Amino acid sequence: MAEGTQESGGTSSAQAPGPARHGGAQAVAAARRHGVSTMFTLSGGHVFPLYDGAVKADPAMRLVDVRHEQTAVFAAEATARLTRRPGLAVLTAGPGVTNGVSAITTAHFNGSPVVILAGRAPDYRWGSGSLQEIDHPRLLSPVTKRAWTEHQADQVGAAADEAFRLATTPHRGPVFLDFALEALFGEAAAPAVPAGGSHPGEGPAAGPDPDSLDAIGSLLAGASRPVLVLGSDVWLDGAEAAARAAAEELRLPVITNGQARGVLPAGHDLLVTRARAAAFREADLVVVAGTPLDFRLGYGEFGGANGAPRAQVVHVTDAPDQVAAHCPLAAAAAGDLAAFFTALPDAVRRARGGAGAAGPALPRGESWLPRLQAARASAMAADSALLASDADPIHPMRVYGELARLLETDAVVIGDGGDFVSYAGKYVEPQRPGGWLDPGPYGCLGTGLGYAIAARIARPSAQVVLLLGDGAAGFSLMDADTLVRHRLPVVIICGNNGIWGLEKHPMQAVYGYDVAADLQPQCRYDEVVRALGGDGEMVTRPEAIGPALRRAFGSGVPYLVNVITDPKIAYPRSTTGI
Ligand SMILES: Cc1ncc(C[n+]2csc(CCOP(=O)(O)OP(=O)(O)O)c2C)c(N)n1
Ligand SMILES: [Mg+2]
Repeated sequence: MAEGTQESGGTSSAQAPGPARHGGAQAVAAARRHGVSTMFTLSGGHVFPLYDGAVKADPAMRLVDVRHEQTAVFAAEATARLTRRPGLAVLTAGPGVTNGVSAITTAHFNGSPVVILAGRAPDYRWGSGSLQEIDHPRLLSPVTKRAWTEHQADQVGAAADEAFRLATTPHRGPVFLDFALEALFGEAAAPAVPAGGSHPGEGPAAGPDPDSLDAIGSLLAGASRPVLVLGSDVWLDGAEAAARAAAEELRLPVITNGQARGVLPAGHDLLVTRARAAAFREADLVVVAGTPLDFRLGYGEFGGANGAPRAQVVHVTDAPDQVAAHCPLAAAAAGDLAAFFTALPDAVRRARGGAGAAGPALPRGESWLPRLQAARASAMAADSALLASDADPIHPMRVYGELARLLETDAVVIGDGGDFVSYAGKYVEPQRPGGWLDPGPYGCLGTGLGYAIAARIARPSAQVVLLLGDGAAGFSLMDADTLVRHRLPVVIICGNNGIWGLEKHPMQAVYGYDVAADLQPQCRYDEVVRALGGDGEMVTRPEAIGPALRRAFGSGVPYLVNVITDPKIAYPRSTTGI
């Protein structure tokens, strides 16, 4: 279970003794109780008390002010995903909130525990047309676990506490809470605090249902070609060690995605992500844990090649409402993922004839794992030429060949873009879980700078590398200013092909021509970062990439390496996700 989670709580409250405090101070105190140490925001009068509360808290809460509200929410989301504590974004009323909607939706799709606290026009004028008067919760309800308004000054702390409790309870997700102006500015003589005490508890994690576990144990015991897929919730649920131990004990081939990349480190003998096409084509059982059976996993349809029966599918999730309903499942389990993986090897042994059964856990076809390992080796061998390509203009894979040599074990790698980031997903193999941040299934461009800001704060001594398409750069590059003002050095590698590559090539394929897909060739995004107070350079020759990256890592400032790549090269994808 993630830190900051509690099972009990609710809106019931008791009166706390002590001095009067305004709503903002109460909300900041609630955030602190849930482990929040940074508030991401962009200023607006409706939320001044939250700033006052942060500044005057003891110790003060760090305040990071950004240049677009989406960046504030993306930063809060990345904080949650990296630290496994809730992230906090504070948005001012009206446009502050609506500017955050795509990022809030991203958190919804990613199951990220984020709390958005917002300002709101005053109740006493409601309906009279005061500035930025709009009923935010009606907009936010579909993309949050809950969205509501607190109207009472003495209830602001308890409401904020409930927001954090909800966001961090599996299945996690964003929670939106706005405060009527008079509630946030108002002094509460006796602020309410949660009845359960002032600290979020680590409630008992609900383990998997024993019957479901037995059913999955039997399926694994009988499978000849099983595959285990690990997704982001394995990391968010704190199940990475248990998942690795179960996979190793059962000798299961593993494919990782999202933030589970790195649960098995690059080079681990069971890690066959690079052979995923063969694994999914030939598997007779696919166990998917901690990620939805969405387009990234073929909607949960595996196997069935050349008239063979489809693979049986097992879905394991952190909460019952996450179990896939759109595809047939041979079994499913919901609950704490660490408890599931801890219990799994015994369930398999029981299915094989008693808890004492010795020897390898699975009597499967001997050749299955070696076959996938061979497929992995040949995929990697086939790539090696392009990773070292000296083509001019630069092949985007060469960037990854150079980067791989420089990445340290604890690096945080962030992807924001189209084709350029698809290459990263394939060729950057993390050594540890929780160090990879992509936008997730909502696929929203613009996450880059927000994620990078959060990563530098969450992992102060690690390398932070942002891989940015030139198109993606347009959504958030102004927030390089935030990196500069807050002294947050990050290495930004812009894969600059001068086009919206992931749209131009598909439109060509569909229509034989393209429109609205060209950007400026060789645009100096590096000079944008220099103008904002950072540094950078443009690279047009393949042999210049490595030295430029080394300068970037050594610079100690936000640094953009603007790599001009060949626009003719399209990422060889097998699906558009539609
Ligand atoms: C907010 C948003 N707008 C539009 C899209 C559609 N889209 C997906 S990939 C892409 C192209 C990205 O171009 P770039 O960042 O330059 O990367 P490239 O594909 O060229 O490597 C676009 C426009 C999106 N995913 N998100
Ligand atoms: Mg591009």
